[in-house]
Amino acid sequence: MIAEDASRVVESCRVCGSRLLHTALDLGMTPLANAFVPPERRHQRQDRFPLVLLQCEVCGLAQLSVVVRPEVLFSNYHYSSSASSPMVEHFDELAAEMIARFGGPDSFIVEVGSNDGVLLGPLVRRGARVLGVEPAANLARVANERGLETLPAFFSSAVARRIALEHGPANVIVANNVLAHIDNLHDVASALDVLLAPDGVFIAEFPYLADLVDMTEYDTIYHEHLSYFALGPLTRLFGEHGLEPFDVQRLRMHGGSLRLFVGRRGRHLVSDQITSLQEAEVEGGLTRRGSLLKLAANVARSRDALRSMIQGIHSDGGRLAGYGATAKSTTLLTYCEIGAAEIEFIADTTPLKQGLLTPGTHIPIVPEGELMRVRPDYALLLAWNYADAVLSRHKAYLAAGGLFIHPIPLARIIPS
Ligand code: DWN
Ligand code: ZN
Repeated sequence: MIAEDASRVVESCRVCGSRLLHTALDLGMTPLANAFVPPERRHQRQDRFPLVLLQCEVCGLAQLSVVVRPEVLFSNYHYSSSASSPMVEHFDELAAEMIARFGGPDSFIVEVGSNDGVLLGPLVRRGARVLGVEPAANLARVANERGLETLPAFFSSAVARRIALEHGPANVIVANNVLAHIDNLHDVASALDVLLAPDGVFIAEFPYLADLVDMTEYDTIYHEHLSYFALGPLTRLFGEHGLEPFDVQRLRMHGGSLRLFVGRRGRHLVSDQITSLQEAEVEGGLTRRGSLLKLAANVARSRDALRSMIQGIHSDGGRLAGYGATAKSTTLLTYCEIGAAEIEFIADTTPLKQGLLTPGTHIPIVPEGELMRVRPDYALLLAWNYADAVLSRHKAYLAAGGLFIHPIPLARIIPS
């Protein structure tokens, strides 16, 4: 049972302070994405919160209508980055790029939201001095046990001041899939100003709003993600703290992300990638009122297509399981009203999640070997952002006639 004061209603935009926030998409009352349920607690009422996407009419930031307290969301966290092999590869490549571009001898790198040390490890192997900052005590413990120094704390300007005092300025601060989780973005920007060396660099990776809209990735909307970023609002945020984005990369990770490079104003040559992305956002109207109306219409179509495909499977006597007990699957299953009556189990590689039930829908989560042992006719690919890796991992299931359903943007059978 979660305390009454577990959430607050958003009254103003967290970047520009405007109160002109209009509703872009309402996904209904939804459980917390990673609030997996032990079977013995299946009959307890599970808290749900409004899952409503707003857009600021002034700066264009897309943001949720409520903020669930971070202590409720992250203090004991089931998401361990190393449970997904594509993430391990992804962060090893990032470590190599960081060292090559910014990591001189004895460079000091701070990672915000360092999870189980999935990036800290490769950085240390390449000679960097590192410090992780991770609020989930269970994950910080794993990293420290691996010899990767990690502060069990939420990153803030106060923590930044303490790190600067104890370790000196940071050459690089990196935050992967973290910025969207933080309510007080201005305090983060102040923390960067406190901790970064004069020519230091902040590197942030986060899902990109343009990809979410273009591919109807509505399931990536859940209470951990308070903001849904475009370059425009972030440029405005950093600008108020003497910082500026100077380079950006578009990544396929998590259905489409940006990797943004930010430094003190004037300290780094601003790349053409920044100017062309800013122009594309203005021309595309991504941060203008009405830009998300298309998303709302497409989400309803996506749900109808998935529900009718599942009804067809059941009316033909087919068996259906799920693959990947992802955070985003909580949004998708809840919004599409797909539960244990439709899906027998969900196979997943995360030991922390196996044996638990999915939030709200109470579908049992089992080790991924069950997919081949039970061999359902179909598996709903809830970790669709790893489709290539999953299909290559499960060739035996496919060879035995199994098929995956890719739910986004419109349900389709893969391999086709
Ligand atoms: O922002 C966040 C993203 C980066 O990660 C966090 N707030 C929460 C989390 O979201 P997610 O759970 O949707 O993340 P992933 O990385 O899309 O999915 C991870 C899940 O998929 C894990 O439970 C492991 C599972 N998985 C699997 O079972 N087999 C993953 C792979 C690659 C696999 O082969
Ligand atoms: Zn705003």
